[in-house]
Amino acid sequence: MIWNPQRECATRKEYDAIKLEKLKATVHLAYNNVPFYRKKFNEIGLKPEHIQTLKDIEKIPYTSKDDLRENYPFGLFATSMDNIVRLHASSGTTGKPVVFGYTKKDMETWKENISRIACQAGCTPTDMAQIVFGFGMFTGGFGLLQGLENMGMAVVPASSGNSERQLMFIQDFGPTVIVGTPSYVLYLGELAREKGITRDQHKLRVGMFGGEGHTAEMRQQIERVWGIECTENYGLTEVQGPGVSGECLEHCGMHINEDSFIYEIIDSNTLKNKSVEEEGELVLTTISKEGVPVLRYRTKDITSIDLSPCKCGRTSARMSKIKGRTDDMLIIKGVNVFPSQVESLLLGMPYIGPHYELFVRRQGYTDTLEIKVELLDATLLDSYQELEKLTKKIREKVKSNLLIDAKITLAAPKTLERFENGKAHRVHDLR
Ligand code: DLL
Repeated sequence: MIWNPQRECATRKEYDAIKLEKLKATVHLAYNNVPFYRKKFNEIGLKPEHIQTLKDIEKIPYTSKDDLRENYPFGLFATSMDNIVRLHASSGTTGKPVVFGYTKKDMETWKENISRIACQAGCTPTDMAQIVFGFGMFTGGFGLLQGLENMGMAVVPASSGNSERQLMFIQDFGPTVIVGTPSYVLYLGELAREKGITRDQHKLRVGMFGGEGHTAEMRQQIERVWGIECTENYGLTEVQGPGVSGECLEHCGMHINEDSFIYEIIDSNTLKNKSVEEEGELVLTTISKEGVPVLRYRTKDITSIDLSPCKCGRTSARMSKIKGRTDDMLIIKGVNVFPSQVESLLLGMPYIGPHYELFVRRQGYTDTLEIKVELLDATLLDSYQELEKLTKKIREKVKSNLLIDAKITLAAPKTLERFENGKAHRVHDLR
């Protein structure tokens, strides 16, 4: 089922026309109502009238997370609080968060965008979804809730944590869709297995995952423990929350809601635009938002765009899986490593589970990487020889693939941290 065929199956020409018209309106809105943007434009002599083609977007200065923070709490609002019906904030771990406001129309757009991604994931109005994202200032819980309801689904807003209760709802209410971070859904799956919950005791058939990435290997593990088809979706608080893009059942990238977001790919070092098909940092401009329009936001997420029509019938551009964040990339002894690369290597190996942590330290002038990984099975702990063999195997695999000689520490089953209340934090850069 395609939620909005007119918008999701448009021709490139139609997309470009919609995008240009909405971009011009957004630039006027931002310039006329947000002093931050007016100042930035004036500094370089740019006027809203100078934006006449889609390519002209490149004339607009970038917006960074720091720009947003400096305008805490409401400095970027383009409308008075009277028109705002909802506030959300980004999950900053340090300092002040970034606050976003939504008008009634923004809420309608958000619902529409979520309805589209739910249909992309194969959901229908007869499905019931258990949402295990946190509800609160985080956009995940409420963002998905309102869109799935809009689509006609029954929603169980279970929120995150309280895992035993989650499993009770899954067995007793019979949700067919589970919506949350992949790490938490995997954790719930392990718990279900431990409690002896079998495939015939639940009705889950689809997973809609987002808020963090997951590798193909992790996807296989989730599919194995739950017996469901996994899909993923992408979004960020700064431009709306979830609903920027979502994967369809062809599993070949996440369809972008092109009538709400203009995407660009840039080189994070030179800050120059690249062809969108090339891998680089994703830059997003909102073109539907009234409350807090955001121009050329540097997401720090690394991806590339596929413009070819999809077998599912949609023509909207697709973003590839996020490879990592530019600020996630670890440089260890000069080698660039994304945590997702380590995850891919580990999760494909026997005897080890889906839980790992990375510790990067500096000893003298040298960087070191320790990979702590959890054993699936405690029986291995009885054999020093087996443990040695496994450690050596992991170390060699990491060395040959990533060119880093890492220290491997095997941890007993269920000793590494689980992330019941949000996104997984597996990297500890202690330098
Ligand atoms: O995580 C919004 C969201 C909620 C999206 C639920 C999807 C589902 P923030 O907390 O602002 O918002 O975090 C945004 O999370 O810049 C990415 O780095 C990361 N992220 C989100 N979805 C994915 C994904 C929400 N599918 C930041 N793959 C983004 C990889 C993702 N990373």
